[in-house]
Amino acid sequence: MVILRTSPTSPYGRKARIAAAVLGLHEQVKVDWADTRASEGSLYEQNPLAKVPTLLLENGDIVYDSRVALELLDTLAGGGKIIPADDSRISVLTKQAMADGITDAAIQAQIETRNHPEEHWNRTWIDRQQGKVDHTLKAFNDRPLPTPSETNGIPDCAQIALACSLGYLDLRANGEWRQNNPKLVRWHDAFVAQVPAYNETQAPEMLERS
Ligand SMILES: N[C@@H](CCC(=O)N[C@@H](CS)C(=O)NCC(=O)O)C(=O)O
Repeated sequence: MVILRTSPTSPYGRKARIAAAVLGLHEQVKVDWADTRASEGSLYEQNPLAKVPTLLLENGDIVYDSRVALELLDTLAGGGKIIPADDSRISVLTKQAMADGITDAAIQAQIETRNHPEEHWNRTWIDRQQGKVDHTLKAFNDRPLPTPSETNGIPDCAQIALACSLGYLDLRANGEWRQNNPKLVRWHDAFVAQVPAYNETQAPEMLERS
């Protein structure tokens, strides 16, 4: 049994939860919620960075971050399922990094606005981070990823990461990404319809809104 330490709202943890589901690893992966705001406790002992997702393996090994977690889960499921083993591997991993980068930049902007009163916001920093989000969304809108049904039927790690990034923007940035990215909206709709684990891993706040 793998213990997946995550939080209900973490977009990175959600990647691992969706990956476990689409790989059919329900019996082998158990979610254990972690408090990422605590300044001490078990998560610190398990991962010096105290970040989620953190995976505790049966043999005592501990694995992070989300990209390594997806690699591990793919291996547990036999390999080559959500991370291609063929020539497309590096390209798909790069797209995963791009998609994660949307979340990374959005979180940086969020931290600035959450931690300071508006008159002290560093607007240059916020604009820089928002620019990264907007450019990367445009890149995915201009050249949409295939949907899971157009590839091997289950989502690959890039598709999972992009869906989780868009879910994070819906949760924390009022879904504003939808305004200028109609092809990405269609891609997201298709992903949601094709991957039940997406709705099954919605943050509680999103469920309350719907
Ligand atoms: N690059 C990491 C990012 C993980 C991450 O930043 N997780 C956040 C939750 S969304 C976290 O644990 N934050 C707590 C902290 O930074 O103290 C990954 O892909 O797993």
